[in-house]
Amino acid sequence: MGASPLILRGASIWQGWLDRDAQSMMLQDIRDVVRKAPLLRPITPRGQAMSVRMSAAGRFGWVSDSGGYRYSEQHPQTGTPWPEIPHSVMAVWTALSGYHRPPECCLVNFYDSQARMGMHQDRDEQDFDAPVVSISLGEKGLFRIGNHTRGGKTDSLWLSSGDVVVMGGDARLRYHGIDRIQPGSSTLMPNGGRVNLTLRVVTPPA
Ligand code: MD3
Ligand code: FE
Repeated sequence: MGASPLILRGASIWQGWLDRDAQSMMLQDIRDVVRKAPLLRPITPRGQAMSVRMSAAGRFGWVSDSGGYRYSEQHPQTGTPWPEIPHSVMAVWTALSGYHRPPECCLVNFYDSQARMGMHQDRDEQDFDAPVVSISLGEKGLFRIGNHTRGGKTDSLWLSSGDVVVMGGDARLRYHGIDRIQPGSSTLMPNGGRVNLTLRVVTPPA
């Protein structure tokens, strides 16, 4: 258990929160999720396939197509509800979120060595008092965090397997992204790549 987090622009970064065994067990749980809800490459409203492949667990998944971005209760290809959020993942929310509502979405992002995620805000949710909790597994990803509007100075940090980031308060609506993956930087996944899980509350407070 890390004693205290690194703070970067209001984001709390718990380096090495999950040990190797916990990472392996969580990865197995995520394999079960993506077997039921296959990873896909969302198409942006501008018609471009994203380089990150995505799936989800929980009541909602985040989907994107020519009609726009939204949360959906069904997988866009299978048409079935998303799998439950694994207990191993829920335990991280309980330990670190500091929030009274449970997450309603666990977005699963898979990065191959070429994938990246451009700078964006997460604002499709309806309870911005709830933090977003992010769990990194596998190869390192270069995380960049900026401001509440596009542009300006940014800070960067490599996220490693087992790191957990809590984006709450001032950090919740900051622009952020993943610039690149460091191939070969982890042995967790035999074929390489990076998995990022983000836990989100989607619906408005009661
Ligand atoms: C900062 N994912 O799924 S996780 C995303 O590593 C996303 O896959 C990245 O951005 C990834 O939307 C970054 C860290 C993170 C997650 C949510 C945030 C940073 C955040 C929400 C608000 C501000
Ligand atoms: Fe994001």
